[in-house]
Amino acid sequence: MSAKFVTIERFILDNQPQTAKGDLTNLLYDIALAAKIISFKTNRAGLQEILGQAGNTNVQGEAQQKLDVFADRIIFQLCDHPGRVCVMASEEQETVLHIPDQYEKGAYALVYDPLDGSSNIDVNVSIGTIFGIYRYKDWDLRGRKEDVLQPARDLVAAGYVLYGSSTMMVYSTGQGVHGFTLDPEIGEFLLSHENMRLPDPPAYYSINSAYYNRWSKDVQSYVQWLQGRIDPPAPEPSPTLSSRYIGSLVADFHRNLLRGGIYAYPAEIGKPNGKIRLLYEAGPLAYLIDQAGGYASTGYVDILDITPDELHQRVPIYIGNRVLVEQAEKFIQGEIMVTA
Ligand code: AHM
Ligand code: MG
Repeated sequence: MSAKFVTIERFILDNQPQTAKGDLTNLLYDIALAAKIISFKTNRAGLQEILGQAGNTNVQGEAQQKLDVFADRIIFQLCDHPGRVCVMASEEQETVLHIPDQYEKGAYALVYDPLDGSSNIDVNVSIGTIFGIYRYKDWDLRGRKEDVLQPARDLVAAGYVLYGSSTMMVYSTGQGVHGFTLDPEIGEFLLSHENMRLPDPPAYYSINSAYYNRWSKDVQSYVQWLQGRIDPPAPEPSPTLSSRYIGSLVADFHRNLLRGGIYAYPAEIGKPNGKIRLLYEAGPLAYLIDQAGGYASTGYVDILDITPDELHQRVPIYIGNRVLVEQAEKFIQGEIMVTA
């Protein structure tokens, strides 16, 4: 019996609708290529300094770039000219990125966080790329901010790349969530996790509990419930969860997707929208978790339903198994009150 051996290119092609022109398929493949380049660069991160010369130049005399700046540029450069994208927005850039005039525009608007988990970049801990793809809003205009300021429910595709103990690309076009592992020997992403679904019961909660004193009483009570420290009169008993927090959203999200769980970055006193960006982080991951059978909320509303007002808007986030996220909503909306 032969093993199944499916490259990401073949999987994307085989699963595109028969009527499709192939632009979305090709755009996903452009992103996969960017992911490979970023992955190889990331793997050599520590070596650059050893091999390079003083003054931030490497052995070829090229100026060294920070990895996040490099990733940002590579994604733009691979997507600006093939005629599949009308505009882009990156977490690293203040304004939208237009397609240079000499190139044809395409039907899709691409949003991305080139290298998420900034505190982990220089310490050899997993980091990731997150992306979302929308369809243009007005074909007569050449790519505007309005094309990317759309609710995540209107994404046509989203995904992430995890640069971990191996590199994985996980994406959805609205027909399930599929994961591919990069085989470094042949330089191809191979199908390794078809149709990923959140396991139940969940195994983990992921939250930076160092911020406990910055949270409202409701959030504190919810986290105590996650920790099994309180059992309020609620339909859901306290879960039995273990704690894991890497501080790289992609890595925390990926682990929870495979094992079940919740990632949360709540509102804080003086920081009512938390830290996570709607367009580049919360939105695409909300789309993926929905496809995997889970749910993402701010504590008040479904993240898929929020139309962004600005490019770098932040939202509090609770994302993972539905039962855990709905319980967060109940605590935060005052449906469950715990008296000390
Ligand atoms: P970044 O976009 O600057 O990398 O920030 C986002 C990251 C997430 O990956 C991670 O979950 C979170 O910030 C960690 O923040 P904190 O160190 O406050 O817990
Ligand atoms: Mg980020």
